[in-house]
Amino acid sequence: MSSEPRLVEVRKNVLRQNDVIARALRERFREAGVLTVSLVSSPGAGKTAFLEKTLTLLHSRYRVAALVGDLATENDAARLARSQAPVKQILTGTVCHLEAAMVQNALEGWDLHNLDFLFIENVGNLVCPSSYDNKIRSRRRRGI
Ligand SMILES: Nc1nc2c(ncn2[C@@H]2O[C@H](COP(=O)(O)OP(=O)(O)OP(=O)(O)O)[C@@H](O)[C@H]2O)c(=O)[nH]1
Ligand SMILES: [Mg+2]
Repeated sequence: MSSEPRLVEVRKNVLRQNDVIARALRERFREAGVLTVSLVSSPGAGKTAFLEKTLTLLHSRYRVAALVGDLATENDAARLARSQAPVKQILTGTVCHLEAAMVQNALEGWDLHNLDFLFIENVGNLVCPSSYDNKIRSRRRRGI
């Protein structure tokens, strides 16, 4: 047996399951023809304010919906719901970013074929979300 130290890449393995779910999500979005937009920024940058306005403007012409992540409160969902668009809050508990499985669970009961646009507001944080692939089509292709 070799006495050489072995490097175990833990982070890669942990994220692999996230990537599998994220890929499946992306395929669902593509198949349903729903354009999905992910909002990532520092806390308090104005994601919810921007999204409330956007949903309100789009709601009369397009089928729009939103998921919004927060550690503990449903305040953002309540603000976004004023637009009359369907909105679900994702409570992440101690996790400071959205993971693909959270998005997948939140979409249960929603028929994506009934949507034109799905907006996903990530937890206010510029560090963690960049490591987690939610496989949002528009973010990569359109540089949002
Ligand atoms: N002056 C000004 N204030 C803004 C603007 N956008 C947001 N705000 C204010 O900034 C504060 C934070 O805005 P939010 O929309 O809650 O920011 P957020 O990025 O969703 O915050 P988190 O979800 O906590 O990360 C609120 O008091 C908003 O009213 C803007 O364009 N101009
Ligand atoms: Mg917000």
